[in-house]
Amino acid sequence: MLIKRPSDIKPSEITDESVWKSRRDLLRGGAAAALGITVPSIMSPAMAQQIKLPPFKKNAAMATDEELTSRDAVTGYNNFYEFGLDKRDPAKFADMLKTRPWTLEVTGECENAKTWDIDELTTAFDLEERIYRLRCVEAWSMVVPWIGFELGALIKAAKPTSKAKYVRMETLVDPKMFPGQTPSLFGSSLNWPYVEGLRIDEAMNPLTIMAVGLYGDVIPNQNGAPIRLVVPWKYGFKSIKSIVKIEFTEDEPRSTWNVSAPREYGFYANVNPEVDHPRWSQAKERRVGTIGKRKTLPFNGYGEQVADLYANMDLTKFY
Ligand SMILES: Nc1nc2c(c(=O)[nH]1)N[C@H]1C(S)=C(S)[C@@H](COP(=O)(O)O)O[C@H]1N2
Ligand SMILES: [Mo]
Repeated sequence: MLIKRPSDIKPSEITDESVWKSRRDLLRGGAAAALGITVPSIMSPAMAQQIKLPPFKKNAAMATDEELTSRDAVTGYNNFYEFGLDKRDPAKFADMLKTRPWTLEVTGECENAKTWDIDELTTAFDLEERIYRLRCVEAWSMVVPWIGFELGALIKAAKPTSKAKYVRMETLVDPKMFPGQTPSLFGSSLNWPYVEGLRIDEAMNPLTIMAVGLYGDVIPNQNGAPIRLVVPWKYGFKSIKSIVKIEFTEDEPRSTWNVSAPREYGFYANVNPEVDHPRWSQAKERRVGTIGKRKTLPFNGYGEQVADLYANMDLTKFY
């Protein structure tokens, strides 16, 4: 069983799993009722957060023979400004985020608007492991084994209307769980909620997934639990974490980084070695955990699957 055990439980509070399970079963079995005791739950809030990942298949076609980035690097070095600006902050403060209960609202220009419970959602669609390259706009990259389902499947279930041209997504706002959302602590970093968006055909592309797992296990909080987007041909900032809302819109949504620095971060954000960031080159990248630099590939190496989406567009203008 996969148990999430946040580090804020004191060792003395951790009861051996078999012991608390049998105690729980005994209580549920009616012993408590017979004694006239009301026992809502003997589990502590932390234990109540135990989360299991439903079964998943490995998708061999959606893999790479490149060496995986270590789990420690994937979970210990990344961007999640809700936890702070340093790349070590997400791992440091991740336990503050509680991922149950959690709902994802699907709304806007669609026939089947619905607020999904996270555990209903992960069992409603086929989960797969896919190994994707991740290219951050800051010119580092990783190779990550995600577990998730195709965003296209969720979109089909929502039945978008003919007006739905884009999907807009939002991260949770809750400064109690996200210390980086408290302006006094970190200065004004970004506008909350973190917002991202895709054109609907990009969202429907089979490469685009909603990830709920990582490295064979439930997705760690610092990587965007309980559910985040992964769009492997775009810079990492498009892959919004800890999503609570998906909205179908007629107009192109303004995304957080685009609002904060429009000249530096466009709506499309396709990985492109030929379009430099105004302050640095995008021609090469540093693969985390390896020495030296490697060439960045157009569309992060996924051109065969996605270049057609941009056939008649000037990608220096639509960066
Ligand atoms: N809500 C939210 N999502 C976010 C970010 C963030 O700060 N907040 N950072 C983005 C950036 S810049 C990157 S590179 C990836 C990094 O996280 P990962 O390694 O878990 O993919 O998350 C993206 N998603
Ligand atoms: Mo990034």
